[in-house]
Amino acid sequence: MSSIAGPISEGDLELKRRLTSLWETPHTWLAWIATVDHKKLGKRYIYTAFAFFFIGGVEAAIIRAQLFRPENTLVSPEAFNQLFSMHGTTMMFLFVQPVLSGFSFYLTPLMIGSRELAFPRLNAFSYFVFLLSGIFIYWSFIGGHAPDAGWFNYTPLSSIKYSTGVNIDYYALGLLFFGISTTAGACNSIVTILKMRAPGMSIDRMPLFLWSSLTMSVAAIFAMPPLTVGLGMLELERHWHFIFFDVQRGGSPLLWQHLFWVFGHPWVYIVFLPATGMLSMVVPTFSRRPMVGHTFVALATVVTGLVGFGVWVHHMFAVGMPQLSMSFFGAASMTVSIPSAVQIFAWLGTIWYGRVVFKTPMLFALAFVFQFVIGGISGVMTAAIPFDWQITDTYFIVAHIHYVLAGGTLFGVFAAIYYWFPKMYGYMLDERVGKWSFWVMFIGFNVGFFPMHISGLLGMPRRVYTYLPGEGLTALNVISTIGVYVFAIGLLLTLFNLFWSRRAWVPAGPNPWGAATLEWLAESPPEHFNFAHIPVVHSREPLWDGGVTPGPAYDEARLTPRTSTLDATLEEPIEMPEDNAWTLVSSIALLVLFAGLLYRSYPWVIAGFAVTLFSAARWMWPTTTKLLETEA
Ligand code: HEM
Ligand SMILES: [Cu+2]
Repeated sequence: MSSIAGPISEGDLELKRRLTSLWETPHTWLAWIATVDHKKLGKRYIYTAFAFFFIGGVEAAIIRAQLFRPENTLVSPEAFNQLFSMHGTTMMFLFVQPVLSGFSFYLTPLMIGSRELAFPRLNAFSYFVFLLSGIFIYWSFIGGHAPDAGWFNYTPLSSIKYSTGVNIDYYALGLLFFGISTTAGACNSIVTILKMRAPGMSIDRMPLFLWSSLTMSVAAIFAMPPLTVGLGMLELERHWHFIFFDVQRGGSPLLWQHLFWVFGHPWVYIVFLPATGMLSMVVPTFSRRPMVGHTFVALATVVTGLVGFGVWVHHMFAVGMPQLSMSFFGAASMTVSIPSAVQIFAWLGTIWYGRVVFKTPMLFALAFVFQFVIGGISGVMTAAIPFDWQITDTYFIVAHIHYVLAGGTLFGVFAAIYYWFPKMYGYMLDERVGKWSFWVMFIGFNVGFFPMHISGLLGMPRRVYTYLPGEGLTALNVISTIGVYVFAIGLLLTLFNLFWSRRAWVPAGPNPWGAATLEWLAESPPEHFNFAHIPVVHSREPLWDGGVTPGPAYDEARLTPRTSTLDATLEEPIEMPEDNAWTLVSSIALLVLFAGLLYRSYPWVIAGFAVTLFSAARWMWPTTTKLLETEA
């Protein structure tokens, strides 16, 4: 660990030169496309996800402008339908899951002491599929045919009888395309976390962020199939006369709802749990002590992921289901609050027994806890069936969604940005501007979204482009809209800070926060090979108690260790593949395939399929080892 062991010896420099020549991505445009470096791809996931966040945010700003006053005519009812449908679909699929994946793909190898993810080329492929599936879905806006049946796209509204245009086909095929990226990414994370941890990092020493990434990935593997099947059924019914959801022909619209929510509820945990993992890294660092109840928090994360598969019917309490089954799902939904409470009290316990340093990452983390508690309580309220009958499909639900996914996940992501940015870019973000951004976001968010609980209790429906004067809703909506715009200013202050701080360039150094986990052992930004010597781990907080020693350099080839799943005993060094541009060809071929399905052009479908197979074979084919002559 040259950065820990003080001045760099000549031998270390030579070693670094060798490793750089093995791992560096050349500075050519082709290499830029072909790179399989997890750090570069992780950042691309984050940039692209935030580009979609920006678009989703503009859609929300227009929605709130339309609802600023009663009977407003800023946008038409049809345009409003497209705006909230695309806002929800964008935020839930194209922003929140990819941004969490981006942090996971960037951080996981560094946190486990590895040089790469298990499948670097698959990572490149899944990034390109994410990007192109997002562009595919947004192409619909060009012709004014954006999906307009909401983010959960209920039939019969989304069936061909009531949605004759291509709007819903963009939704269905676009998410089928996107799902390939999610499943590929999940496989990558699971194998990396279970098989590539540094020697000695046994499962009980694994950082909590990795428990949340692992749970997110395993849940994604099980959650995606019901959505995939549902979307396939919808397209087959819309264009090939199959019968699944059409009640007149013996189908059932409730089948869609079951399929969507068997996916959909686990999905909300998939896009929430990694943010709790981020908090479990930030809170101990700024409380200057290990996490209280580490093992319980790891278990609570897994249990939340598991129970999340048994509560989906709470989205369907108003469809007229038998009392008994609803009561079961109501009770199950309430039990989710138990593992969530374990996490909350563990964070509060760590803060209570710690010496808190109120840096910007910690402020975002504290706001996360406060807003998650509010979102959690409103969640438990909606699990009470009679209450849900009153507030389902009202603005109370809109408030609940945003307290958990914006007040929770988004604030968690901002804590992560301020915490890991110095590691990723090598310089510190300005604390003053950071604190400004935090307070403006915190006040704007709560002023914007809290009144929505009341609008909902007063009966304001969600997804309706206007409301009438004299119903007690005007003042609440004026406050909400102003709050949301203040929130937007706070968000933009952080964007400004990224560039403003670059001017001042305060170097970060390897471990600016004095944190405990391995990513802070690497340089800032990390070198192409992450670690000159693979770390050997002897404790859970290795940088706090000296529980890490330098291991093998593995500088003969692009090597990183494979270790056993539970104890992380070294099995052997495995070779990582080199950059390869065929991953992009495969994803473009898939785009052609899905465009062929959209326009029902079968030659395109066949061509796309053939090129996908051929190009995938090219980047999956084992290549010969590029061995570097080791000094005798
Ligand atoms: C950036 C600030 C955001 C603002 C101002 C905002 C605003 C809104 C508003 C006003 C609606 C309700 C539209 C209606 O029914 O009348 C809405 C719906 C929704 N929002 Fe957001 N939102 C934001 C961020 C997010 C984030 C970060 C997520 C998730 C990660 C999210 C997920 C959703 C979902 C799923 C819906 C439901 C869409 C539907 O009904 O199909 N939003 N948002
Ligand atoms: Cu749910």
